[in-house]
Amino acid sequence: MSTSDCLFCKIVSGDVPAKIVRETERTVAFRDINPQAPTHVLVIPREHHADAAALAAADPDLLAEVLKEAHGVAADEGIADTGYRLVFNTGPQAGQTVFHVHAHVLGGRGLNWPPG
Ligand code: IU
Repeated sequence: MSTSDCLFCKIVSGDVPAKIVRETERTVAFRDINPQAPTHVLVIPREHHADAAALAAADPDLLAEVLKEAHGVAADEGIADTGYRLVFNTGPQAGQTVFHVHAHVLGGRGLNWPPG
């Protein structure tokens, strides 16, 4: 998918609104539009990469920054101590629907394991 077709690239550019909770020069964190837990935030790189595997191959430092920001979101949300889950759905069978890599930060309630 080209970046002009990418919803999350449009959130980065400001063409699509989002509730942004945290930003760095290279990342943006915003609330999921369909939250599955009291805290459900997505952390993305500003640059377009399709999924976590593509980002790991292209720019591992940027993937590390996405993870660092995800932990920062958990701290901001007050769930760093109780626990939270980070998820990268990778590929259609895992349920990935938006092909711009994103870390889900989920918490604020007990989370079941294994996931569905
Ligand atoms: P997934 O891992 O690709 O399935 O996650 C995509 C997420 O993006 C999903 O949780 C959606 O609710 C979320 N989302 C959003 O926050 N804003 C949107 O406009 C759209 C999807 I489309």
